[in-house]
Amino acid sequence: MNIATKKVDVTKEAAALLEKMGVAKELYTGGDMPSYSPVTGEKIAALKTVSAAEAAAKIDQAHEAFKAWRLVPAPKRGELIRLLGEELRAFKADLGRLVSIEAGKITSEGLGEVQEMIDICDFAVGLSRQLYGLTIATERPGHRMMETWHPLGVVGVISAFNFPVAVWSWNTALALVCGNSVVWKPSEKTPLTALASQAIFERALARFGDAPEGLSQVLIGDRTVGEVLVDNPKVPLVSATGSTRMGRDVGPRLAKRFARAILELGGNNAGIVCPSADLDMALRAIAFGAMGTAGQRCTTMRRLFVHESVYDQLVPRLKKAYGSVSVGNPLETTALVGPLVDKAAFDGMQKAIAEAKSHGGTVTGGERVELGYDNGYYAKPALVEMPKQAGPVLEETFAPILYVMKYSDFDAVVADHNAVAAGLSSSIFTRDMQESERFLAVDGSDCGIANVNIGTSGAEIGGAFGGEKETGGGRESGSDSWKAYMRRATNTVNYSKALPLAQGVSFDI
Ligand code: UN1
Repeated sequence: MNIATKKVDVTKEAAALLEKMGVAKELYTGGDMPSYSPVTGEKIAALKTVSAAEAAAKIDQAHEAFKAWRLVPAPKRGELIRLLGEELRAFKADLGRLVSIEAGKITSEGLGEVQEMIDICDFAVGLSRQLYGLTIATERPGHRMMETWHPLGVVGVISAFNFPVAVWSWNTALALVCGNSVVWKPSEKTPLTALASQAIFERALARFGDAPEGLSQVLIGDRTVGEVLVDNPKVPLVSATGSTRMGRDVGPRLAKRFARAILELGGNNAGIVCPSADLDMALRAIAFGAMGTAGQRCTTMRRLFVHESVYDQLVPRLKKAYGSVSVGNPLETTALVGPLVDKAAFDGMQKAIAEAKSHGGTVTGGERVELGYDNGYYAKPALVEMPKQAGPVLEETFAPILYVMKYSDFDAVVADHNAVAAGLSSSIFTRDMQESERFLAVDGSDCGIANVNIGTSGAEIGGAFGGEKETGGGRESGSDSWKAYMRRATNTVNYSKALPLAQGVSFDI
């Protein structure tokens, strides 16, 4: 069912929200960078951009801020993030709504994104008292060997439209408690949510009191501004989320100057439904994984392998769910599927569907849903039954397309599962312990995230988030991801009166 909608004034609503969150009007009116709402396709703001020289000046300022911030004890740095978490709680509804306006997410997903920000703040506050190193046994008497973790400097953050604020917070909450400063280049598709996040951060800063000027900054601008961040020698780490194509540019540029990279790039995530699977559970997990966020998560389920013994039970039910899922304006309705981000996304979806057909695919859904907006692109999620994994199935198309394939042999399906370039997320649906363990074992899923009886998307912040191969290898968010934001020093201290050399070397002068 498609939910019809009344006309919403996205521009007015965005302006009201920005004002409430404390964003100065001159930042988003009269500038040269437009922001559009995918909900209606309207232009909702015109942002002031920074020049390359201004971006470099902001990086210099952030570098100075780092020099002061690194001297603040980590638990005190955690206090700033605790306040950020409080401010985010206070503005959860407003920021979540702005995410819906600017990224097109449905209400619960807009709010869920802000909840991820709150969760990572809580995590980082605890972490601020746990930045510990090891003490290691030394081979020399009267010596002690230990590790100390120090901050790195200015951390560059490049984020994508689909998680316009959460990804910034994963990086920023960790980077700041670790003693770094942050310079953020948000997606050109979602600059308003970046301004709002910055304003919320500044509220926390004001309450905190004596943090250095320019501790966390936003660069509104296009690719050239992102390049300034990537190439600037005062930025020792860049955490970049986006396409594999972007990563292929950013990665080598950083490597050339020996800067660190956390790359979180494309995914081509799959689920496997085994003979013993709970099909009701699998159905719900697949529906959310594949259709949620209109297929625009890097963790979206894009491929599904179903065992031949349950294919005819599961796939017709899935098709029914695809046929009946509500597609609509996320600001005015309770539709489960909102818009694609723009026309290019819709065109990409149509192209992939056409290619899938030419490879023998049978398509359910995929057509445009007309809601009366010339530039708002809504589409029915597409389920494409494929005779085998070929053509567009091997690539990530950032749209709600699920390619469904039948399998018969477990080893062969694991091989097919891994036979794509990306390696972000994966899942298996089974009640057979041997199958689930094999999927998680060394020769099972080759992804950074491997789940059992859960879909591919919707990871919690407590785990490390990221993936292998063309996904880029970076890890963000929980577990020990913080180590990427710090440098490790190995310290050996001699408290004896002698100078024994390691490895038994003698050097008597
Ligand atoms: C992304 O799409 O870039 O696991 C991040 C998830 C979310 C994060 C997705 N927690 O789906």
